[in-house]
Amino acid sequence: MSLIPKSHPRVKSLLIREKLVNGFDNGLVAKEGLLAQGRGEAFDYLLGEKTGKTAKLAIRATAAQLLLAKMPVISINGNVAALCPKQIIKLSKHVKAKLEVNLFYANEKRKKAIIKTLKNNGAKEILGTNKKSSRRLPGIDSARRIVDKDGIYAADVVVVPLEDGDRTIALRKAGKTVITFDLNPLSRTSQTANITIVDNVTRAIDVLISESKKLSKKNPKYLRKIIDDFDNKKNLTENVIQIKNNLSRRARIA
Ligand code: PTJ
Repeated sequence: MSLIPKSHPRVKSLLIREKLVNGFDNGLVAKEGLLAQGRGEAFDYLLGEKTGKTAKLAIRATAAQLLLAKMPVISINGNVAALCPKQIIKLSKHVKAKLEVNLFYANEKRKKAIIKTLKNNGAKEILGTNKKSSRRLPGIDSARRIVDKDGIYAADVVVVPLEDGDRTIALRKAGKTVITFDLNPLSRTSQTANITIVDNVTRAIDVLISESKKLSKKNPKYLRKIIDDFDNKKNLTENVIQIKNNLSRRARIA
């Protein structure tokens, strides 16, 4: 039972935090994942804890990109498995993307717990588990370099939510289109990805699912135009301006 009072003004953010802490207690989340959550919460607070205009633009471009992809793959880490397993699987079904577990802090026990959670939430095939089909992605020192030959290694579009910078750079160098969810618009991942959704993954994922449903009826030319019209650098700059404006507003109130 949750100890968070329903009337608390920040009940939604506290419930997200609770999901992650439960994920840690259940062996899905790395200790470092709790720190990542803390960093994310700080940015979420500064962004107003809602899906803004810029996030909506990035979500629309993401939906178009996933629907146009030949072989999209969604990379799953401990935090994502704890925060939104059902939605990630729902998204993968809508856009016909494969799922691959890929951890920064490699740990077989944690990987097994993540796979179990994904299966319990309806996932059929999960890549990243078979050593025989693993390949090395050049340019990465962390465990993230080990990818599946039928998954991230071969993908044209890779979704990497809550990611570290090195792999995003390596994936771009390998010629892949990279999409991320990252509340920090200044992170290396945010700055390097082709499309950065600066929003809490737990909120943005639902918007992405419904946008993917809507856009699945459109033709490839229409989808291509959405991608071509999207400017990630401009979007990120607007996110930073939004944070600056929120800070000035709050400073005036204080
Ligand atoms: O499970 P593992 O071993 O693969 O490890 C996963 C973590 C998240 C620990 C690992 O990838 C990591 O250390 O990531 P970083 O470098 O801390 O980056 C995570 C980024 O995600 C930061 O920029 C955070 O601001 C951001 N973030 C945290 N929580 C959320 C988020 N972005 C969107 N939604 C969130 N809920």
